[in-house]
Amino acid sequence: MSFTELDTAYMARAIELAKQGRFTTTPNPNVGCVLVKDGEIVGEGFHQIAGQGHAEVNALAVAGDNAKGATAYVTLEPCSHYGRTPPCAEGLKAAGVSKVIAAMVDPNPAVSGRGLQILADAGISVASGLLEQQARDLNKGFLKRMESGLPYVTCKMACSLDGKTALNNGQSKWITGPKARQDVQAFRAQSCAILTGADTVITDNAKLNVRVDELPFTMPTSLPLRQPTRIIIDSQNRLTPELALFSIESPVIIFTTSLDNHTKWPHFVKHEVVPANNNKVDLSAVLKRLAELQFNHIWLEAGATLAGVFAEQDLIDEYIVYIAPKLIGDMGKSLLNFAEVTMMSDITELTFTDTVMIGDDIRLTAIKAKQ
Ligand code: AOF
Ligand code: ZN
Repeated sequence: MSFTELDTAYMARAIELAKQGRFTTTPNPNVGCVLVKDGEIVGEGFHQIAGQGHAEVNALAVAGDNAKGATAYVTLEPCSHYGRTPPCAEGLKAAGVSKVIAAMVDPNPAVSGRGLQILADAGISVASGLLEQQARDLNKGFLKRMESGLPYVTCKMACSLDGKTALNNGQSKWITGPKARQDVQAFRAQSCAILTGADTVITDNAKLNVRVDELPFTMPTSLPLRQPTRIIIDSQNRLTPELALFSIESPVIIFTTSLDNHTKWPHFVKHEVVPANNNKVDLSAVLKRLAELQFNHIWLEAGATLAGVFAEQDLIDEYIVYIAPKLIGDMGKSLLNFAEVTMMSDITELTFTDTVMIGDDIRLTAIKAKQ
């Protein structure tokens, strides 16, 4: 089916609406919906919080009787199942819409085409694929989890122009500027979890939370900020409850290879035991478990050793690197430690997808090169 310019404009609006849920919907996807009748928007809405109304339900509530005969623009195929809420395909049918245009089919196995089928069977005209790439970009984490059973991993790093993260003596505060650090807060706020190693937590006495006053913008909705879960890889059970990380009452999951039953942990701290790989927590098992726990998008903010293992094992989907206009010299510390590669055919190939100035620094984004 071909789409008109107006169709595209309404779907673009639905995508803008969907983005407003990016701090709050997890584990659900970000979804927006616009209802149009006789060339006018009669209702619009977006999904805010799992367990509450889906985008379609919120838009239908605004439109009321005006939904009859309207076209619905939805950034994700309407759902067909009873989850935390009833099926939206049935809701749209009951409201009497005459046409539904979805940006993409929902890869959730509980839906996957059935929503559009319910609508088509009811004589409603359906189409899918309008602004699909933009809609996919809204939900990289949700889509990766649904399509592969693993979360989407973004690895954040910061370095000097010559690719160093710290002096040889370990000093590293601050290589990038305040704007870059605010930018990191914005990414943390949108992720489901921040993942790092026990080393970083102990050395930096890091809290790994989102600080609202450091966000580079005001939140788009009045919904409360959701703190991402803090996930720590601690193969040797080195963490102790006195660390600053545990001074903030917000969820922590510690991945280890064997439980230390002697330490008394605060109620918001959980442990997950996963198999060992060379005496270290097996990172593939960690990611699999995180997907089972419904984590969509992981913000990896680790030191060169842990991030290096993630990179070496090909577990990173996206790299976000802040580069400061500074030189440290070849005695400085490198971004990623991993075993020597001796053949050019074995080096990791990436594709740049974005480059932008953030204050005095540059932010580069790269993803795995297409195979
Ligand atoms: C959303 N928001 O606007 C749409 C979704 O447990 P439930 O009932 O909230 O269902 C969640 C699933 O519904 C979700 O995984 C996705 O497949 C589908 N569509 N979800 O959270 C929405 N339209
Ligand atoms: Zn739904």
